[in-house]
Amino acid sequence: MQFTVKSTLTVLAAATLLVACGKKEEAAPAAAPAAAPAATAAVVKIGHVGPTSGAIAHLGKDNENGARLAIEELNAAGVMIDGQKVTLELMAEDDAADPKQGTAVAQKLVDAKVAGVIGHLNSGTTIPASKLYSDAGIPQISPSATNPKYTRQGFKTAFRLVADDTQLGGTLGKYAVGTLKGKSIAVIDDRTAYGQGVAEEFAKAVEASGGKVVAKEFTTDKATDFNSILTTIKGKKPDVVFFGGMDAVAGPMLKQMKSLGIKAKFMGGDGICSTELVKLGGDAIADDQVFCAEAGGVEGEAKAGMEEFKTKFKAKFNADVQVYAPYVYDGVKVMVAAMVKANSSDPAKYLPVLAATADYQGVTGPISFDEKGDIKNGALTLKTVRAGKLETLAVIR
Ligand code: ABU
Repeated sequence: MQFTVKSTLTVLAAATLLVACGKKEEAAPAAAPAAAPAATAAVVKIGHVGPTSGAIAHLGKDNENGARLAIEELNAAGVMIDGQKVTLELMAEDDAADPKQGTAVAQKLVDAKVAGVIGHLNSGTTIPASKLYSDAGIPQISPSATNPKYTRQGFKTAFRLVADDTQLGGTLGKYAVGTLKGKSIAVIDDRTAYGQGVAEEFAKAVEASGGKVVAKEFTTDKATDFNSILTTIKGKKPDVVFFGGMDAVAGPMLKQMKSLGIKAKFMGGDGICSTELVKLGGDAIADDQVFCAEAGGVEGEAKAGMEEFKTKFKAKFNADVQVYAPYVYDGVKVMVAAMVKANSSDPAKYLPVLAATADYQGVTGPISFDEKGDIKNGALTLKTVRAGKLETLAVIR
């Protein structure tokens, strides 16, 4: 068992007290000895990291709220580990989608001796941070990082709750040619670990399916002006434009495509498959023009659990789910379930139990991990925008 014990002390005079979160309270002059603790509460710290500042702060906040909801529910229900009631405490950190800030906050969580980490959101932050968590033996579950490398570094601490870019780009590439009947296809990426990776997988699948990649352009995850690359692309007359990147860039890109008179279908991965994209693109998005895939999905009876989650989320945060909040929520819950089953929040003890998770039913569907830490039997949910709303077309495995 590994708890941090937070004691409520009855004291005659204040004494130096180190609390579970690592904050140091002011020392007062020594006085009479403290009485015995009146009550104790074991605290288990869980880290969450996402970009809660910057262009995709809406996604980072969405994720953090997923963690808050899970922790609040677990604490309300009461979590017992090794016969003792524990209080879960969220340490929420902002990595601003920046790899350097990502490793800085990862080190902060390691130093704070969190029992586990849910995050990070971006592949570009998740991958470098994963080395720090691995070195410290701290389990990490990413709810959204899709670059395959994350779980292919041989780290036993790295887990992922979504399908990876090979599946995502591969499926979308086949769909562009086979279903959308795209013959000439333009590909743009934002040069991030995610954007570049998913675009490469998409392009491979297009060629393998008999389509032709007529243009390959790139931008950055901070760019706002795409006129130059879009003008080049317009000259190639593509049927489909694929963008490997996030919604914050895709929205303005769609607006500039409309201004330039480019009527091609627009595709992207999970990074653009958000509620926010529809707002950012506004009336530049025609019905059945934008196609994207969430890197997970539920079918049949399991859909009820997801709908219930979305209702609870909306009631609590007065916001619709963007993309990944349900995966974060499941990440917290599956991690805590492993602690309960292992009877310990000591990472060394519950890590093998987490890895062996076999029967966990989350709101995102059944969760178990393969030998690399990837979700087994990962799904994709293909979506399009109709009448200003994301609509599900199919769940693909
Ligand atoms: N999967 C898209 C967003 C997160 C990432 O992989 O960078």
